Amino acid sequence: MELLKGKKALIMGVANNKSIAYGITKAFYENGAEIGLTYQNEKIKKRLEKISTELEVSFIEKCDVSSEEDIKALVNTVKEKWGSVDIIVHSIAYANKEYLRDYYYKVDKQSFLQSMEISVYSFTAVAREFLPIINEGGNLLTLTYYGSEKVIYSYNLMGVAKAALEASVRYLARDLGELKNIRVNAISAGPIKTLAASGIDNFSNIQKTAEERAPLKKTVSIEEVGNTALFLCSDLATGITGEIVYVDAGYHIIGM
Ligand code: 0WD
Repeated sequence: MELLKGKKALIMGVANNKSIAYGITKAFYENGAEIGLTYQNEKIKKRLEKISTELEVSFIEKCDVSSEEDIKALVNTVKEKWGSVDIIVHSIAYANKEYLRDYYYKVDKQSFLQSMEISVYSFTAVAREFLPIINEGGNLLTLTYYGSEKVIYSYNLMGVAKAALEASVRYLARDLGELKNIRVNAISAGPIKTLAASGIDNFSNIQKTAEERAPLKKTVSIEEVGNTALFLCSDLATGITGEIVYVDAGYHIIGM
């Protein structure tokens, strides 16, 4: 099936082939989408070269989302290469590792603001800057985690950022839905061992607990997240916006 045939998808946040965004890119590619990738820095660019060949990526472009200039330059590149875009996936987050352990309250102002800038504000900035070239009926998608609504030990600062990110999904869904029939959603993924996850203290315990307690008795894969992203960004989901969709083997429904 080619659910995204003829669609142009810009995917931000593939760091390597373990990244959630890689699972999403693969599902999109296999369903006929044309792909553009962005990278934060030269180190990541190197890793993207092999992936680009494998998935016949149209272009790879630098975009450190903490730079407004990078975001604006990216809009121009996309405009030049494609003219317009149908789907943007934001699979980016950052928090100073020092605060992904111990107590949350110890966080300093600079680390708090930096995490908010990269993990939350950037999604809104991308929506705003790309709005003129996102096609009617287009889609924005971001990634979140259950630590936004319940306390997960060690997730701390990232949990506070994800709560704000989820609220932005709802506000952006209202704005962009009214303005251009653009849908805005988030996937709340269960714990997956990626580069970003390795920064969280005690991550393997979080995964083990998820596996034990989830109704499906497993952790999820990047392929499973990719398939849900595919559904959400396809015409199968034209009735869904402003939603947080859980791909967590059911973990979040369990009380005790
Ligand atoms: O268990 C997990 N892995 C979960 C991740 C569960 C639920 C949600 N998520 C979220 C993350 O919070 C993030 O929003 O999924 C998203 C993708 O994360 P990932 O796939 O787990 O991690 P990774 O493969 O490391 O990709 C995130 C990338 C960064 O990688 P590193 O590890 O080098 O920080 O985000 C990118 C970077 O490539 N990134 C940036 N990109 C542009 N500008 C920036 C930046 N300033 N900062 C980080």
